[in-house]
Amino acid sequence: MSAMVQSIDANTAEAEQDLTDGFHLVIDALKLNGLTTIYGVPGIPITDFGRMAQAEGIRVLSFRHEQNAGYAAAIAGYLTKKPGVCLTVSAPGFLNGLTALAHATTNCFPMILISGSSEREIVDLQQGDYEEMDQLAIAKPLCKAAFRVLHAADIGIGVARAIRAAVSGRPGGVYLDLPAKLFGQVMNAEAGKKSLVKVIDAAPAQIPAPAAVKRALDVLKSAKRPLIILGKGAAYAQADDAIRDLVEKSGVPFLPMSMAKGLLPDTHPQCAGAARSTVLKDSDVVMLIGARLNWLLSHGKGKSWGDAPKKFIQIDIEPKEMDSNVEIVAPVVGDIGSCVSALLDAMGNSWPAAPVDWMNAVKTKRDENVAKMAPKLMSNASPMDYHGALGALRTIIKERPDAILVNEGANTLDLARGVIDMYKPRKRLDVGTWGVMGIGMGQAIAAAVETGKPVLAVEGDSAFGFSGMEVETICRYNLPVCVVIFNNNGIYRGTDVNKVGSDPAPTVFVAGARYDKMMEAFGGVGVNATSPDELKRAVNAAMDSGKPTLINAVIDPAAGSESGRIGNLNPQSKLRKK
Ligand SMILES: Cc1ncc(C[n+]2csc(CCOP(=O)(O)OP(=O)(O)O)c2C)c(N)n1
Ligand SMILES: [Mg+2]
Repeated sequence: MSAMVQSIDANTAEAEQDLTDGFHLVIDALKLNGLTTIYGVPGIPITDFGRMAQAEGIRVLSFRHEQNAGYAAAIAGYLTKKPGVCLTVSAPGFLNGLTALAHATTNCFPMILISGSSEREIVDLQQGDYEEMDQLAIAKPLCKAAFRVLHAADIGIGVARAIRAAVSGRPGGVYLDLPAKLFGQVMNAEAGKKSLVKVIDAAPAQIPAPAAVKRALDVLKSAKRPLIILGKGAAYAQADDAIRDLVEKSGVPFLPMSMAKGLLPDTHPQCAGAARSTVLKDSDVVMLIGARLNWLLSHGKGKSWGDAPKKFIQIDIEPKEMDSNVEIVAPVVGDIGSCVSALLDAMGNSWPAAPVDWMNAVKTKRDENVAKMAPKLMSNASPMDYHGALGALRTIIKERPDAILVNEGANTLDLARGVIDMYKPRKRLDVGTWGVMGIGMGQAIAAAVETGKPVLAVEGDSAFGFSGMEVETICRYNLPVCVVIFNNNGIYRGTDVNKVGSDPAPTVFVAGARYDKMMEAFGGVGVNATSPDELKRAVNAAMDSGKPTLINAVIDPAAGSESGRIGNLNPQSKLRKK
C-alpha cells in the first residue's frame, strides 16, 4: 500500500470516529434508559439494527412471528414496569406486531413497538414502495401514543417520549416509527451523544387528595359486608407489602382478579376466591384496587351483583375510569402505591375489625366450595378430565411457588384459574382483558427471560396453536419453559360432528395429535402423558432439569363445556338452532 493511500485511510477512520449514525443513536438511547432487551423478527430495514444492538450488549430475541414477540414485550412491561420493546419490519411485520400493541394498551401494560418503515416520500404519494404503509396513521387509534422520528438528532427525544408515554399515568402501548433512511443518517458523534435524553422519573407518583382518601375510608367503615377486589393494576404497581397491609388491617375479604392471584396467597384466610358469587352478590361496599368494572366484573351490575344496593370505592390512576359503568361514591385517583399508602396512614391504629357474621358467612361458603372440589382433584382417571390433570399441576405450583404460570384456553383457562392456587405476586400470566388466544409462548419466553424463573405454560390445544411455532424459539434460547397442552382434540371439546358433509366440525382438530413431537423436532423434551401421575412426574422432571419440555396431556374430548365458563356470552336467537 502506498503511503498516500494509507494516510487517506487513516483520515477516514479518524473522521468516522467523530461520527455516529441512526443505528447507534437508537441503540444508545435505549441503553441509556435501561431498555436492554428487544423482542422481534428481523428483515429490511432493521436486520443490521438487530445485529448491532446485539453487538452492543442488548439482548435481542428473535421470534418466528411478530405477534408473539409483541406479546412477549407486553408482558415484559407488566413484569418490570419498564416498557417492553418489540422490533418489526414494515407493513406486514408492523401489522403482526400491532395486535400485541393494542393488547398492551387494553391491558395497561407499558410497551413500545418499534417498526422500520419505507420511504416517506413514496409512501405519502402512494407510489407503491416496498412494504408501503402509512404505519403511524394506522397505529394511532390502537395505542396510547404514536411518534415518528425523521432526523437522527431527534432520536433521543423520540425514544424519551415513547418511554414516558408508555409508563406514566395509566401505562399502555406506544408506537415508534423509524423510517429506513433514519438508520443510515450520520451526525457528529459528540452532538449525537448530547442529543440523547435520560428520562428522569418516567412514571411520577400521583398522590391522591386527602379528602378523597377520607371519603373512601368513611364509606368502607360504614360497611356491613365489605369486599376488596384486587385487579392486575394492583399487581403491576409492585406495592405488594402496602396492599397486603391494607387488606390485613381492614380485615375485609378480598377477591383477586385472574392476574392479581398471588398478590396475597390464594390460601390467605381473607381470600374469597372460592366464594366469588357469594361476595359479589351479598357485599354492600366494594373497594376496587386497580380493577376495572368491565365485562370481567359484569360491569358492576346485573344478576351476578345481586339485588342489595352497593357502594363502590375505586382506586385507579385514570380519572376517566370513575363512573365508567356504575356510580363510584368514593373515587380515589392516583397511583396504586401512593393511594394504598395514604389509605393505610389515614386508617390509623384503631381501625375496627371486619363484621364477624359477614366474615363467617364468607368462610363457610369458601370452605364448602373447597370441600366440594377436593375429590374431583384427586381423580386419576385416564384419559384425564380437567380436574384430575389440574389437581396434579396445583400441587406442583404449591411446591414451587416461584414458578411462573402462563395460562390460556377456554376450559383450560377457566378451570386452571379456579383450581391452581397462587402464592406470590405476578406469577400468573394469562389472556387478560380481551380473553385473547395466542399469548402463550410469547409470555412464557418473556417470563423466563425477564425473571430467570421456571415457567409452566398450561395451554388448551387450540390456544397453543396460535403461537406453537415459538417452541423452536424456546429451544433455541434454551429457556426453562415447560408447556403442558390440554389436548382434548379441539376448541372446548373434541366431540362435535358435522351433520351434513365430510369436513370436520369447525371446533374439532385431528384426533390424538402428538404435540410433544413438535418439541422433539427442535431438540427439546417431549412427553405424552395419559394420567395425572404421569403428568406430575413429567412436569417435575422438566422443572428440575430446566430443559425446554412439552407435555401432551391427553384429556377426555367430552370433558369440556362450550366456551368454558363464559358460554352465556354467545349470542342466542329466538329461532330454533339447526
Ligand atoms: C385471538 C382469538 N381468536 C379466537 C378466540 C376464540 N376462542 C376462545 S377460547 C378458544 C380456544 C379454546 O380451545 P382450547 O384452547 O383448546 O381450550 P379448551 O376449552 O379446549 O380447553 C378460542 C378459539 C379468542 N379468544 N382469541
Ligand atoms: Mg381444547
